[in-house]
Amino acid sequence: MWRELAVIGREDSTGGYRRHAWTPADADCRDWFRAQALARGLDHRVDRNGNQWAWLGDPAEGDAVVTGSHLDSVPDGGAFDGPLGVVSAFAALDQLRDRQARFTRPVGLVNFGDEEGARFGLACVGSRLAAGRLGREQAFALRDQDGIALPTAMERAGYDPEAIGADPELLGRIGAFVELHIEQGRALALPESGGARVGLASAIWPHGRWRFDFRGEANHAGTTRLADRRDPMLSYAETVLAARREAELAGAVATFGKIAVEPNGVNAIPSLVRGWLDSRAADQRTLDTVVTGIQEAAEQYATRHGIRLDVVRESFTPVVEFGDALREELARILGDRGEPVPVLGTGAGHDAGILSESVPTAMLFVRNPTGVSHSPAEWAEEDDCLAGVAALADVLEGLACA
Ligand code: HGY
Ligand code: MN
Ligand code: MN
Ligand code: MN
Repeated sequence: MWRELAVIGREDSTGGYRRHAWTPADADCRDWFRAQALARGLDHRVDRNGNQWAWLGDPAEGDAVVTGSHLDSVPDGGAFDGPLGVVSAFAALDQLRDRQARFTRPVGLVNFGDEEGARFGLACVGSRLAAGRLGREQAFALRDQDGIALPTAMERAGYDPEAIGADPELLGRIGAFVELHIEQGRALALPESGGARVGLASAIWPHGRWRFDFRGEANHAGTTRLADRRDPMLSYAETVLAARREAELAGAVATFGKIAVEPNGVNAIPSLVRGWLDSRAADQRTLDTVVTGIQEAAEQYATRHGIRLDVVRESFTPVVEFGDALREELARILGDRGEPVPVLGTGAGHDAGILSESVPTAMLFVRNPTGVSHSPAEWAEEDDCLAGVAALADVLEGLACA
């Protein structure tokens, strides 16, 4: 099963994945999901927001147990972030069927669209729309870097953008959502985790994305005296260093991972440098302190170089505390297997974090030996992946079977 998926949208040059929302690679991933569902006799449906569902039983009965994740990737992403949760969902269902499990609740497998936000800049678009946490107007305003609007991209991919919107009826049918995901970090790989191959999520850090626009004055790189320059690249560079400093001071994280320069010529002093900040911290107050500190530093640098600075908060996800009840039920189910099941927080955002406001939600993490993610080097040992599938099968059996 894994092999066909593993080749979709992979960049031969780097081995990384480029599966951006509503692109041909995304369509191929969706075809793969549909084929897997139909091959198992599951009822394949696409909801109004383009999320894919594979149902065993009739969701209209309600109280369904759902598992899954996403298949899209960041630019040059790894093979496991997202796909591991979707593949494990199908594999866990296969195991339950091999065990002749008797299902007493509908079971759904899901592929949430556009979790990474790599193309339109907002993470978890499919789950946000379904949960009513992204309005139509805001969604229709999303543009990719070629200026293509989200609805246009959806239309070109054969989906009706007019249908998008909150889907309370669908989410109301879900009694529990469990997302399995490769750990993006190495807490499970550390000795203090006692060799655990699977962990449970306690919380997702609050995190957001801010766009810093540094506007200066385009000019000739060769003839403009240094004293006469209003070079936004300097303010940007100093702000990147300030971001690292503020994050270190606060025990948080801050990353300027994306930049756009105009006119972007080797021999032209830029007129505009646009940098995107991703910052996350264990609590809201710390995150606010870090971002305020970065912004204040940026304003100082901009003033010093005669640069105009505009900062826009493009997206934000408050802290997600996964409810104790479902997590404790999963811990009980998994506890019977005689392996430690650590509970850990994460700085990575997930669809589970979005859904947790509307549906009892839990996350299973699979050990990542290096902790590396959002990179072609992302890796999980096969034994650990199989342990994840076995854990997910046990959880699904404990929740949905007699
Ligand atoms: O950015 C994140 O944490 C997630 O992978 N979208
Ligand atoms: Mn990711
Ligand atoms: Mn992910
Ligand atoms: Mn994620």
